[in-house]
Amino acid sequence: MTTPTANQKLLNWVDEVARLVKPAHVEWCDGSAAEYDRMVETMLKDGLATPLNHAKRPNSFLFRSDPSDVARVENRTYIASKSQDDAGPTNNWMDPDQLKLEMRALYDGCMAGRTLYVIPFSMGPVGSPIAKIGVEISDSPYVVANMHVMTRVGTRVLDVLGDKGEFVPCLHSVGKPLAPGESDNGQWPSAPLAHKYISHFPEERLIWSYGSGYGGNALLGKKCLALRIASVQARDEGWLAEHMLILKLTSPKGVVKFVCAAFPSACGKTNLAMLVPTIPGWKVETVGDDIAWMKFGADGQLYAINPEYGFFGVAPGTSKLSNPNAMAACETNTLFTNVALTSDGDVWWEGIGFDPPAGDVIDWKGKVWDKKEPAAHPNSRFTTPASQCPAIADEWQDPAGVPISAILFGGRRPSTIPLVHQARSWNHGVFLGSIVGSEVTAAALDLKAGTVRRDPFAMLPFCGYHMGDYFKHWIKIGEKAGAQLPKIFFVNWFRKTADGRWLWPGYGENSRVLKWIFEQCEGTGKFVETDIGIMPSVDDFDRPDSVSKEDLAELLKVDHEGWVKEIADVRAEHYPKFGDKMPKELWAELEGLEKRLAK
Ligand code: GTP
Ligand code: SPV
Ligand code: MN
Repeated sequence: MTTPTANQKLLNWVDEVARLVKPAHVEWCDGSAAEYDRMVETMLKDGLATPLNHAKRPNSFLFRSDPSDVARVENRTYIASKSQDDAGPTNNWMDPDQLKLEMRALYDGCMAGRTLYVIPFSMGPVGSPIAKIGVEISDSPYVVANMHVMTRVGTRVLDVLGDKGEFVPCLHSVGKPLAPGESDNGQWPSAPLAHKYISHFPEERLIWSYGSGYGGNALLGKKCLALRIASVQARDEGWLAEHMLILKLTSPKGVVKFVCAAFPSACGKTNLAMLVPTIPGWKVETVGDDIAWMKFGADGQLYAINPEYGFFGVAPGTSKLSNPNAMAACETNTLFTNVALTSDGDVWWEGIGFDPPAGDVIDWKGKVWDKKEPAAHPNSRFTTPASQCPAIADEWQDPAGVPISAILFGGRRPSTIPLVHQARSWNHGVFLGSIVGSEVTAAALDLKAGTVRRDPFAMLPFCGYHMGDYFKHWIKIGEKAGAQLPKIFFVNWFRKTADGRWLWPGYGENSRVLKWIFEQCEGTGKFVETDIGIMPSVDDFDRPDSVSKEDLAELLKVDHEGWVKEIADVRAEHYPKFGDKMPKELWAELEGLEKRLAK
C-alpha cells in the first residue's frame, strides 16, 4: 500500500499498532469532503446514523450512542506519569508499564473486522508556529467524521509534518472487534465500563483510549491532547493550556477587548462565547468556545488562540432565544448525538424553545418518547464547524492569537458567590481560580449531578499533572518580567433563591457584567472595594428590567456567613489535598481573606 508520508516515526507507529490491533483494512485520511461523506455512508449502512430531513437540516445526521457511553468517564481517565506524585491527588494514576500491559491485552485484535483509520490533525491553523500536530488512529468512522469538524484533518497536515516532524500519537479503539460477517447493525460499538480507559502518558506525550466512542473520550485532539498533554507542555515551556472560551467584546465606541473564561463542563462557555448582548451598541464575537492556549507576546501581553476548528456543544437549553448563534451554526452540516428525532425528521431537545410537531418523538434511546424522562440526553451535543457561527470573529484563526484583557472564572453556585467580583491582584485571581466550585453536570458519566465539587480553574478533569504544581505555574506566569497581565474576575450566573428561582436571567443579560468588566479594564468603571474583592455597586450597575433592585442587591452582596463557610471548606477539605505542593502564596491569600472577613 502507498502511504502519504515518509515520516518514519509515523510509519513505524502505524505499523506497530496495526500488528497489535489486527484490522481488516488500514486507511489514511486525506481530510476531503468525499471522505467525510464516505464515513457517513458507512454509518448509514451500519444503522448507526439517521439522516435528518434534508429540507430542514441539510447534510446533517443523528447518532444514538449506547446508553452506557454518553459522556466523559472521569473514573476511567488516567494520568500515567512515571511518578504518582506528578499526577497528584486529583488524577487517577497507574504505573505506565502496568497500564500499557493491561491495555495491550485489550488492544490485541480489537480492530478485527474493522478499518483502522489514520487521522493526521492539527490543533491550531495548519502550519502555524503555535499549532500542534497529532495523529489519531481510530476504528470509528464517527470519530473520523467528528474530527473533520473539530480539528483540521488530512494530507495538508502530513505535508507540514514532513519526514522528521513531531506529532502526538493518539491511539483509539471503540473496543468492539467484529466476528467474520458481523456488522454493528445499529448497535453503537463500545466496551463495558470496566474495560474503558482514557490514558495519558505525559512524559512520552502519548494518548491511549479504549472502549468509548463518545466526545472527549474518543475525539483525542480535544481534552486529551489540547488540555491534558498540552497542560504539561505548557508547564514545561512557560505558557497556559486552559479550559476557556475566548470572546471578542466591542464597545459602542468601537473599542475591542478580548476576554477568556473558564467555567466547568456544561456551565456556559459556549453560551458566553456567542452571546448576543441585550445592551445597545455592544457586540460579542466568538474566537473559541472551549479551549484556549495562551502565550506571552513580545509586548508582555498574553495572546490566546483557539486550537479547535468546530464546536462540540451541549444541545439541551440551546434555543433561538438563549443562543441564536449556536442555533444558526447547527442549521446545516451538523452531526447531532443523542438528541431526539421528530416526526418530520428534525432534531428536538429540552429547552429548544418550541414544542415538537404532532406525531411520535423518538427519544435518544431510539424509543417512542413516553415523556417520563428527557427526550434528549442531558449531555446530548451538536458537532458543527466554527466557520458556520454567524458571530465568529475575524481573528479566530489568527496564528498570532488575540491579546487577553480579562480572565473570568465561574461555576454553578446557587449561593454565596456574587454575580461578579474582581480580584485585587494576580495572586488573588489565582486564588479565586483555585477555589472554583460548581454543581456537577451531566458532562461526566460517573458523578452525581447537582452536588457542588471543587473544580479549580475548571481544569479538575483536564490537568495532566499535579494540581498543586499547576497552581504554582499560574503564580509563576504572574511573576514573568515585563508581563502585562489580564485582570481576573469571578462570575456566577447561577444564583438561586431558597425556593429554587433563578436570581439572574443569564444568557444575553450577561453582557451587563461584560460591560462592567470592560470598564474595569479601561479604568473607567465605578466600583467598590469589599472584603472579598472589587465589585460594582448596586446603584451604578446597569440593571435589567427583569431583575428587581432587591434581587440585584442579593446578587451583589457580600455574603459574610457564606464566605466564612467557603473559607472553612477550602482550609479543611480543599487545600490540604495538595500537601507540600500547595503554594504558600495561596495560603496567604486565604488567610488575608479570612482576616478581612473577620474584621
Ligand atoms: P462544555 O461544552 O461541556 O464545556 O459546556 P459549556 O461550558 O460550553 O456550557 P454551555 O454554554 O453549553 O451551557 C451548558 C448549559 O448551561 C446549557 O443548557 C445552557 O443553556 C446553560 N446556560 C448557559 N449559560 C447560562 C446562563 O447564563 N444562565 C443559565 N441559567 N443557564 C445557562
Ligand atoms: C466537556 O465535558 O467539558 C466538553 C465535552 O467540552 S467533551 O468533549 O466530551 O469533553
Ligand atoms: Mn468543555
